[in-house]
Order: sequence, then C-alpha cells, then structure tokens
Amino acid sequence: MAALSPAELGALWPELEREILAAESIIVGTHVNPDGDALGSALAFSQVLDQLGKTHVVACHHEPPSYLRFIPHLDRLQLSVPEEPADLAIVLDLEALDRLGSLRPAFEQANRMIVIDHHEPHEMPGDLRVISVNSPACAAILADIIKPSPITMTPQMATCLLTGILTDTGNFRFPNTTSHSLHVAAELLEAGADLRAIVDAVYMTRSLPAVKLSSRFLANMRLSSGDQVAWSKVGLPDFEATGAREEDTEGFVNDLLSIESVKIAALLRQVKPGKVKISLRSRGSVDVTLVAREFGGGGHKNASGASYDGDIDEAEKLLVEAMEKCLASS
Ligand SMILES: [Mn+2]
Repeated sequence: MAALSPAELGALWPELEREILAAESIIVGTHVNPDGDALGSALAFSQVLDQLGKTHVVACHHEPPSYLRFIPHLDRLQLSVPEEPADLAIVLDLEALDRLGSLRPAFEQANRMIVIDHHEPHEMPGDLRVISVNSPACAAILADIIKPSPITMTPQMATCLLTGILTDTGNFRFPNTTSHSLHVAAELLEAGADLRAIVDAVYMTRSLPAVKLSSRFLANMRLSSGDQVAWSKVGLPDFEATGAREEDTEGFVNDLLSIESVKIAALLRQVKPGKVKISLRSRGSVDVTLVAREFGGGGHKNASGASYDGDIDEAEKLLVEAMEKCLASS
C-alpha cells in the first residue's frame, strides 16, 4: 500500500476516527528540524482532534524555525510530552522513529500508534499505517483523508495544510507536483487558506543576518571541472560575524546549482568546532548519493547530505575530489 489514491485515502477516515475515539490520551509528533510539512500536518491534525473533542499534546524535538512562526496554532507546539504512556501516538511526516529525537521513547511506549507519511517506508511500526508515496506532502494526505469526512476544513486548518503542500513541492516547482495537488491547493484556498501569509513568510522574507551570510557564501564560491562543479563554505567566523543561524543557509546550495554550467553543487557549513555539514545537489543523471556515501551520508540522487568530523578545509579538499570523480563517472 505504498501508493494510495485520493479515494483510498478518504476511505480510511472511519478507521482513523475509531482509533482516535477509543483513546483517552493522545500525543501527536513530527520530525526533528521541523519544516512546513511537519508543522503544518501536526497542527492541522491537532485541529481535527479538537473537532472530535479529544484533548492531546502536539510535540517536536526542536523549536520551529523563524520562517514558520505564522502557522496557525503554533503556540500549541511543545518540546516534550507527558511521562505517563499515552493511549495513542500519532506520528506525521516521519519515515523513521529516530527522527523523533528525544521524543522517541515516549512515542514507542504508547499503547497504539498511527503513522501517516509520504516517504518510502523504512522500518516503521504502527497499528494503522497510512503511507502514500505518490502524495507530495503529508499535508496532502491529510487533506485527502479529511475531505469526505465530517470534519470541517477551517481556514486555520487549510492554512496549515497548504503550508505543507507548498513547502514540500518547493512552491509547485518540484517533480512531485501533480494536477491533484494543485486541485487540493485550490480547495484549501476555497476553504480560506491564507496564501498571502504563507508566501510572505516562507518565500518573501529573510532576516538581515541571513542576507549577510548569503553574501559571504557567494563571495566564497569556487568552481572546477570547467565550471560544472561549484561549492562554497560558511565557517564559524561567518556565523559569528553575521549573527546568522544554521537554518539561514536554507536554499544556499540551490543558488549554486542555478548557475547554468553547474551540474554538481555543494555547501559546507561548520556549525560547531570539529563538525562540518555538507549539502549536495545535482542536475539530471548526476547521482550525488555517490558523493554523500563517501562521507557516510545519503539521500536522493539529486539531493543528498552528509557530515564530516574534522576541519572544514580538510572536508572541502576531500569533497571536491569526490565531486570531480562523481562528475567524471556520470
Ligand atoms: Mn513532508
């Protein structure tokens, strides 16, 4: 059941409702470093539980990033859950329990578990598993489940779900964008979703430290292999001088890949001494998982990541060799 149609998703509502109504205590969780889909899905689900009259806790290991502060009901998000094991745990946008971070034990101790996700399933447990890999976002799955149900799609819920769909499709630019996801988005707008607020916060607003860091990042850009390989790095001094945070590097690597000659792009960032994170992007048939694996990382063919224990200049040297080798072999 890795790919489910909208009708099949809608048909799951009675079973989902039964699980929810049978539970006295409910916890809802999503992944570490939460993105728009994680928080949009969790907070929309929280509103579904409200309509069913169920008290619950919504939790995440990390604080939300600043660009998502506009999401309705964000004040509900907690960084921990009650110690007492819950009757029911609901995990959203999550392909492995590890990605719950410090919340994992509490979710594992729950009596029953519901998993709703759009990633390829890994080794996830779950008494009710709703995995639909052809859905572009967890939020899109929820929209399909809620549509034929008696739940009212409120404007706040619609804003949460549209945030998830917009961010996971890169504003409808990624190949996971389907005609159905555009239909769903249109229905969410009709239900009162605040598209303007989402676009303003997510795509039209950057902090001053983020822009200052971006100028250093572009100034540090290097190219090789006839301008087909591009990379840049931001180190601790860059973060300190600009006041930027790690989340401010979101999208940097895509700026390098947007250069028309570039086939592989990488960003190295040092967020604490001795720890370097690497983001990799590529075009077409160039498979950057080959590069990521050399550093013990992984991901997708055109978007991967890894980390390196050591010095950023050392990491850079090894990374450039690996990228040049990868380009030559593809
Ligand atoms: Mn997602």
